[in-house]
Amino acid sequence: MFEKVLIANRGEIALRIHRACKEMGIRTVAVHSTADADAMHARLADEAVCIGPAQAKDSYLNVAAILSAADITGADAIHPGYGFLSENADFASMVEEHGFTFIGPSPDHITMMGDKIAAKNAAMETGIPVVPGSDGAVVSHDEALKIAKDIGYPVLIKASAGGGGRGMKVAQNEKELLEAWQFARSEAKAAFGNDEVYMEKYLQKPRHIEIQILADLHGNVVHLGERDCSLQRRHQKLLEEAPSPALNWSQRNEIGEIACNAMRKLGYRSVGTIEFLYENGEFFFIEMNTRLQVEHPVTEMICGLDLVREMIRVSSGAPLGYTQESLRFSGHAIECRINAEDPETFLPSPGVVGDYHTPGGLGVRVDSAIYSGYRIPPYYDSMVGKLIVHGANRNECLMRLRRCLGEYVIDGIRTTIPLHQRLVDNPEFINGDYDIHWLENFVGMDQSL
Ligand code: MV4
Repeated sequence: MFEKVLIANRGEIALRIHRACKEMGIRTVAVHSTADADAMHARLADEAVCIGPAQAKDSYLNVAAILSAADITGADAIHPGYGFLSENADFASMVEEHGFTFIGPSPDHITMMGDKIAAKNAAMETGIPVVPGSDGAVVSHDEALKIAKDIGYPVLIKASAGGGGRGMKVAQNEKELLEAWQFARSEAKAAFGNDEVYMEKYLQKPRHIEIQILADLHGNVVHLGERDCSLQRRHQKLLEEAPSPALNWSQRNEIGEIACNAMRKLGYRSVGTIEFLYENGEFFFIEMNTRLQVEHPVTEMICGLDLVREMIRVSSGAPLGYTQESLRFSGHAIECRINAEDPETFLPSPGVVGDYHTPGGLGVRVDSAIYSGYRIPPYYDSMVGKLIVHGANRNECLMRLRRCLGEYVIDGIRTTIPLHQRLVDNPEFINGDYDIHWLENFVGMDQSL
């Protein structure tokens, strides 16, 4: 097992990784920007190294500085968290070339899944159901017309280097197709420096359901059930839950087994999330994330596993030590992402945290790195915490969640807590009756896709 792990991240996830390490008897090294000298992750770690100025590109994305920090502190391994360098295959390679363990998947798998066309091909070849569409890139308007005629309108043009909804455009008919194809290509070129696009049948009212998998270096793979992440605004998730209110046990077991078999065939290691759109009882693969995700706690709460601990264990070569059959899912969990934003306009609201009280009690977890007196810097993501609540069933979970949101005090800044309070009282949400477009309508803001 590792003796010292460098945590190449900040905020709640850096703290989350630190906590897992301490419980495993592993010493931790925090890295931080000059803006984060007072951040909780830097304070709690056994050692802290300043790696550069506030701007992420100069610090949390500064590969040379991070590798130097690992070198001078004598770390054995580097955990990238989510965001920043977590899905950067070159970073993962360089970490390994310098003799450290990258706590995550192989660089080749990161590369494969970062290329959405390659990811979809791999999914298809390993038996995962995918959205009907083009076989690879769509390189001409003529080709686009032909494929769209085959699969039927509406169609969606997507960027192969895509993510976060950029480089995507719907075409409702032949007339709209040329413009959609050109738009997606030019947006993809501008956003990712790569204008390769592909085409899919546009699913109009799907849910977004993702399967968590965990794999060791010895070919053992388990799935940890699904998360329903349909409640998003502008491709930012607001609330996630496990299990999905839309699935039954036979559907869950079936898609979970398909996911595990596929990952075994690919020789995948570490944690990963296979994203699906789910409509009319059918699953359609869209992408795979090769990192720990923000919403991993809802999975932890229903399966009783520490995913970060498991991720570290398998990276050190330890076998999973349990089978799919031995895993038990219990109850229901919901996570609310709390952002330092105006709950109506969503404008960022950085500043100094005043009075601060977090909810507690049975089945309640708050993952956050803020504290009373902490100045939230304006340079990074606006998420200031996650409230994760577990209950024996969805109703108990919702009752507990309402109680917790009512207790939560974060003074001095505006937060999205009031929005969550409105959401958990909404009859459609209470019934679990929502799709990927439902939240946009609920928050009363329009978005083209
Ligand atoms: C889709 C889709 C409908 N049909 N693909 C958006 C981001 C990217 N990761 C995949 N996305 C979508 N792909 C087909 N064939 C609708 C979306 C989509 C979406 C997906 C998940 C969660 C929220 C969403 C919001 C708008 C569009």
